[in-house]
Amino acid sequence: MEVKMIALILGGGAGSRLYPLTEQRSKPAVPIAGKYRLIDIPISNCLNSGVRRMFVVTQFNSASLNQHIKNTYTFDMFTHGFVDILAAEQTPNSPNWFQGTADAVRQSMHHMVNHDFDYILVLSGDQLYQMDFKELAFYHLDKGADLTIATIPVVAKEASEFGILKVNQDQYIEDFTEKPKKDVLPAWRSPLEEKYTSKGKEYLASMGIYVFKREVLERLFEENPDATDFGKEIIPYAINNNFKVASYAFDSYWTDIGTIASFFEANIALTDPIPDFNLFDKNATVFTRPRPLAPSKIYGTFFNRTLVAEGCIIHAKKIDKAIVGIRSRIGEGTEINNAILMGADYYESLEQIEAAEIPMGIGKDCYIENAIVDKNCSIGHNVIIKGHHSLGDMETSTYVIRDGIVVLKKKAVIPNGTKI
Ligand code: ADQ
Ligand code: ADP
Repeated sequence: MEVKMIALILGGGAGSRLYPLTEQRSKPAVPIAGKYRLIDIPISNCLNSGVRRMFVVTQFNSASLNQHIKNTYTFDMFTHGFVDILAAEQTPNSPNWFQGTADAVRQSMHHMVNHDFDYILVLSGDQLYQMDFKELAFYHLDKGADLTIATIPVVAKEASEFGILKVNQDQYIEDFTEKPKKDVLPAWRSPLEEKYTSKGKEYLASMGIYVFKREVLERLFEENPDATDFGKEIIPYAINNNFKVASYAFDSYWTDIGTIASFFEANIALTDPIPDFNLFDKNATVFTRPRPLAPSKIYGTFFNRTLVAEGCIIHAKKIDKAIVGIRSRIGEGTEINNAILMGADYYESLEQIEAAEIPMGIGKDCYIENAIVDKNCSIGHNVIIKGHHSLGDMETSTYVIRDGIVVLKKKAVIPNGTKI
């Protein structure tokens, strides 16, 4: 049976929590795992689930996002697929930028009215997970729900960052609160299975993944003309006004990558021997732009637990627990430990390298630890960059420290002998 469902991916507000990675690009365009971009995750989940019509809603459009989507997601005439970017528009009727998630969807609805669909799948653009949305859609139909929310058990420490809910024995949501404060949390515990409670997971959280019946979403917007947020307004309203709101229990890896710390952790976790997020799963391919890059060339480097993307030239001494992004160049004697190198957008020519005071890439005899090096950085020789959880947040013109992680800004030039 065909389920007529289109997807709307919330590509991000200002992306301020991922600053400085979002200084020059929109959040969906942030590079992840050495060769992908954040937006590839929800788009790949859709494609792997047979959902081929997608809108990406973003506040801040960027050349890199447009280019990436245009060059990656092309469909032939038999597939009827598309990925359209909807940037916040200022029109006479809506002079403001999107105010929140629901407002972003509401303002995007007029782009969708001419499409043939019965269900709308709303997704976040900053989460790492693999989910079969077909299964979610069938569950939604099976439940006869107006709205289905994907849910996952979480620990108390995280519960205040999420929408927390309670279900009845038929898996319909009876109560919902957006980001409850610590003092009221205990009242929101759910009787979950032992496999969760033994890990301290006592709360049921919304994953921010919703399936709406088309006419239900239209009605919810009509009845709540001033609502701007799903979690704060639309969902509590639906539950309190007798809409059928079902919970779809998800039981695999899922993480929010909205902050520098969670972004760093999620990337580095990909270097685990058996990572929770599997880039090697043939049934859940992560798609991205195919680039005609040469295989990476390596000169005597000792590697451990490292993902190396294509097109790199590496002379380093040792690389441990790292992501080495496309077109990375790393000089002799350099050591990298627990770090993300995003690589480069292009190569410098031999003449440019010879003429440059500091060529793009990482020089000789450097030491880089607990750091994120954004694209197109030029790091000289004998540079030491060492993040540590004891370091406070700070910013200079070339780098930022957040959660103890040193983040070099895109195109940063770091002179020989610098110590950070
Ligand atoms: P949050 O993640 O805090 O909670 P929010 O920051 O509003 O919700 O964003 C959800 C997604 O929409 C993110 O990908 C964000 O970048 C994007 N987004 C936000 N504002 C946007 C805008 N104006 N335009 C375009 N995109 C925008 C939500 C739910 C919680 C749930 C968590 C799970 O509200 O109930 O628990 O998601 O992560
Ligand atoms: P990101 O979003 O990762 O910061 P950008 O969109 O800014 O990336 O850059 C990516 C694209 O820009 C690449 O496809 C690359 O071809 C091109 N590009 C950027 N700078 C240069 C340059 N100096 N020379 C040639 N190509 C460049």
